[in-house]
Amino acid sequence: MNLKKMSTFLSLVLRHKPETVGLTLDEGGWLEVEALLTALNNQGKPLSLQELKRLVETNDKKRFEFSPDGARIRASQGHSVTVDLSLESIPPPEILYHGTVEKFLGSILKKGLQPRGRHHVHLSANRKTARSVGSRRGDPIILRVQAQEMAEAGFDFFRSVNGVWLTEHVPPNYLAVEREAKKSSK
Ligand code: HQG
Repeated sequence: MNLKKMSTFLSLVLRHKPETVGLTLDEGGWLEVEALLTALNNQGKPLSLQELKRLVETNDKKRFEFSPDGARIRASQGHSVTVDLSLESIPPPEILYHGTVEKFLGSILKKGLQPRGRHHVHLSANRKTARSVGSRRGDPIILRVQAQEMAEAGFDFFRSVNGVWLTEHVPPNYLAVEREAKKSSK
């Protein structure tokens, strides 16, 4: 059982296409653990409860969470299917960061940051995370978001349990390209 591959597959099931294993998420994005394990087994991707627990615990970005009683599981963020994670709007730090690439920059500076396929725009509290998110697509460009100013203007901010900052849209006037010193790591 390759936990990395299984994590990618679980992201697909728990964020985007639960129908891949013949299941649907409830409105909070949860699946019964037992139903998930049975479905995975039926798909020729057997996974034990113990392996699932290990996957959730060791996942590099803590992408998944169990319900307090351990009976259900969901992705903590990143969905494209409609779910209500019941996150409470909280005050963000003064600045948040977003990592992207050059080819999207013109459109972003014109239209702002849009959620694209996901529910929310994903932001981080530090440049390092933004840089690694941007690096998934090429040479990263880091954008600074005037989050506190946005919140003061009435925009809601949320933080997923795995620490990703979420908001629905960042208009261009709250964005600036971060000119960072080479090799800065914070
Ligand atoms: C871009 C990973 C053109 C945006 C990461 C991004 C993250 C625009 C892409 C999480 C745009 C959307 C999310 C506009 C935004 N015009 N392009 N107006 N507005 N974009 O993957 O933030 O491994 O949906 O810059 O670590 O890259 O999946 O979002 O490049 O936390 O757990 O449109 O995914 O986590 O791409 O990444 P994504 P993202 P996981």
